[in-house]
Amino acid sequence: MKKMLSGIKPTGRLTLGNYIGAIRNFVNYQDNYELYVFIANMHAITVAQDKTELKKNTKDLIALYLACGLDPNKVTIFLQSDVHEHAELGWIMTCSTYMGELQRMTQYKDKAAKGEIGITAGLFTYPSLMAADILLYDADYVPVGVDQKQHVELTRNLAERFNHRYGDTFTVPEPLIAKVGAKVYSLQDPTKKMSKSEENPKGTIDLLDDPNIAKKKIMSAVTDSIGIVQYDIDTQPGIANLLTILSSLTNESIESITKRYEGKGYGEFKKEVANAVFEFLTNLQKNYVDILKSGLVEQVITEGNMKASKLAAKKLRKVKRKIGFEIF
Ligand code: ATP
Ligand code: LTN
Repeated sequence: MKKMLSGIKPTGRLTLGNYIGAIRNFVNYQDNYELYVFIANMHAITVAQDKTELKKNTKDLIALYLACGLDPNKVTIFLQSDVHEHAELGWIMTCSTYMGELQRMTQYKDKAAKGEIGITAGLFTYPSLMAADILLYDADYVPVGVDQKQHVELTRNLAERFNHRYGDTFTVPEPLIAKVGAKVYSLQDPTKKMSKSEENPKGTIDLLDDPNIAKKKIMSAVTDSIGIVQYDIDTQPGIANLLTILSSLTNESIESITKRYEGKGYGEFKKEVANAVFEFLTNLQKNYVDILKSGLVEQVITEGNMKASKLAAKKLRKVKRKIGFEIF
């Protein structure tokens, strides 16, 4: 079975973008791959986090992974900071990454270009840590939203660099980006990514939003005056975004949806999207509440951490031997 690994930062309440771009795919892949999914809390602290919030977001993220349908009997779910090998290999990767490579990473570049103050060294070097996350488990595939492609490409370069210098050690991974839903956009500005850290709450649907409020957010999503339900991301980004959302939640193809709406207006279409979101959130939140009550979160993480640690330790020992850290 091929291996697959991905992680999400516990930096806030998860959005529909995280579900559609990432978690939904993990769930679809869990039967056919050896899947590792983790909580990237060491990445979260590249930006200052409040202790109480971080703890809550971490627990919620684990519960939401489960509520979305990840099955702990099939998937190894673990907490990054509990597997110390990530930090160790992260440092080794940092030492084989060039400054120029990190300077080209959009996340850093955008913040630096905006003249943001207080950018940490961690935010600058975090793609090297991400490479370590992936290489520790010899993942063949990394399912992510399109914004992460660049980081997986850097990981490939680092793996190849290491293999070339020290002999075959790491599997060179490939990003896996879904055809539909690789990027879900803000409902208020459909040219911008829907993001956990977005300021305008009307543009974002949180997985833990009251389903009635979420419904209203869809109904007031920005569209256009063309009046035809069709997929054109350039001229009708708002409608394209709603089509992506509906298609992802119902598994009906975009072509089939647009066909059903031939000659019909936006009002009816928005209503269908709003109902699909309402239903999805209602079911998800019921699962989430049950999971939090059940004590499953702690059990899943304890078991997942053990499994991940075992694999990571083995890999790190091999790396240390290769680079000359092991002297006897
Ligand atoms: P932040 O706003 O704190 O940067 P984020 O919402 O971008 O966070 P991450 O934790 O960085 O979330 O991303 C987790 C996963 O979700 C990644 O695979 C990322 O590509 C995916 N993802 C995040 N936002 C979207 C989106 N709007 N559309 C599709 N995929 C997304
Ligand atoms: N950098 C990613 C989260 C992340 C990740 C990973 C994703 C950290 N390590 C390894 C896939 C594989 C983000 O910001 N979304």
